[in-house]
Amino acid sequence: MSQVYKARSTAEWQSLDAGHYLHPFTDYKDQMARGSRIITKAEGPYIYTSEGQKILDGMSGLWCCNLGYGQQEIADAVAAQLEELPFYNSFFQCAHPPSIELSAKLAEVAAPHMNNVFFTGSGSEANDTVIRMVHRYWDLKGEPERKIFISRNNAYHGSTIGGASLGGMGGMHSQFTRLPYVHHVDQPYWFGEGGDMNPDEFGLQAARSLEAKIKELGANKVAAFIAEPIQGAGGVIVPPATYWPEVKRICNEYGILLVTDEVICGFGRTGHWFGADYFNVQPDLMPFAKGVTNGYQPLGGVMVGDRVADVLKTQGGEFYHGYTYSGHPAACAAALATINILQRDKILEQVRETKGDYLQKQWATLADHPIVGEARGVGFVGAIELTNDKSARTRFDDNATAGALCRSACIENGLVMRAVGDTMIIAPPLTMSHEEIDELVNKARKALDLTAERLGK
Ligand code: PXG
Repeated sequence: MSQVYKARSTAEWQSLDAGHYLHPFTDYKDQMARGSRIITKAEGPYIYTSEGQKILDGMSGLWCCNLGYGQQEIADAVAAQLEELPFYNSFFQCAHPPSIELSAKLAEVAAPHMNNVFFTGSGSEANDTVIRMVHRYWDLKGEPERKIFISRNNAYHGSTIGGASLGGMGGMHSQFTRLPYVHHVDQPYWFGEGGDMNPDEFGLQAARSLEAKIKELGANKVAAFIAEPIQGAGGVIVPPATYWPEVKRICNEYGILLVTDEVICGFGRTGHWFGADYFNVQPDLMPFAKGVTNGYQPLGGVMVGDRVADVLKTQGGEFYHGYTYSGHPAACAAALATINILQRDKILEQVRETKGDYLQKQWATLADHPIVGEARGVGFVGAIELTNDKSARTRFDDNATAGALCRSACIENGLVMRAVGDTMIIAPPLTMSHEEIDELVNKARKALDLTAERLGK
């Protein structure tokens, strides 16, 4: 393979990294002091460091390599497309085969009312597109006063100004000035916020915080509600069964658009094409990214339901919105190859019918660990809650020490598992074998033992 850089020692790379590279979501002072872990190659569900450590990747890269690494067909599709047509834009009445084919393919796999797509380069851009498109829709409908977006506390919708405003993370909000027309309501996080209520009662209560907010702000001013089917970066928050049906009722009753952010839930994570399909909700818009290309190329987009698309298409007038890389040919080729594999190898069926159950059954065994308060999940996504008191659901401290210790213990044992505070989360490749699932769960248990020991439990 011809490489555009030369091999160096880990120390050399760390030094260049500290000197020049500002990473995303990073404390730069800390990065310079500690040095980055340099990942040099990957195969199947494993990544390898520059020091030769082999690590089982329980996070599919960053929730995106749903088919794992080493997918030669996707790499070949990208290379072939780069040779045939490396770039052309989709502005000014132009299009090219890969973007056309992909839009038709996405319409085929999405719910019957989802027939159009707008391409972006990322999930953040997809959510900015959602804001622009929703405002455009209501303007065309003759209701320009509908500008408000309602989102949820602790949501993650990206890092652009639009995405981060839609998101509900306090730390992010404290570092920039938010869009004034985004409001936040409760998240359906029973373990953390459910108190003495049972999960179903709590799910209804969380959904009804949306209704209360709509009434408070005025139903005729609310444009849309946006939510992830299962909150990912917020800690794999699987809502109680009562939550989504009630949200569906509320959106219908007040006529507001429903946006399900599918950046993490899409492309097989739940055993369905989209998280909305898993929960049987019919959103108006679905931003997506990540798994659509198996992480092999940056691509995002918004699936647009007929309610919105029909208005955009029949009313006319230019939509002044788009990106240079909207529908990049190589990214679209990667997505087409990814979806071909998902379909041909029946990956969703396997997650739904066999592998998802196996993973969840093994994952659930961790609930008996002395420092685990809950083990939950759906399909190929899961979380465990670290606690010092299983019934009171309390934390060891306010600084997420347990989560940080557990994450380090995982790496020591050759496993990537992410910590969100004291919630440990996984989203492994859907292609994992039963043996690799066993390896993941065994390594997680070992890390929990080490964490408990280090916490003096
Ligand atoms: N929506 C959701 C639901 C996401 O999870 C985005 C939008 C933004 O996508 P882009 O492609 O712009 O990153 C995301 C991204 C984490 C983590 O630590 C999660 C994401 C990104 C980075 C880190 O869990 N999700």
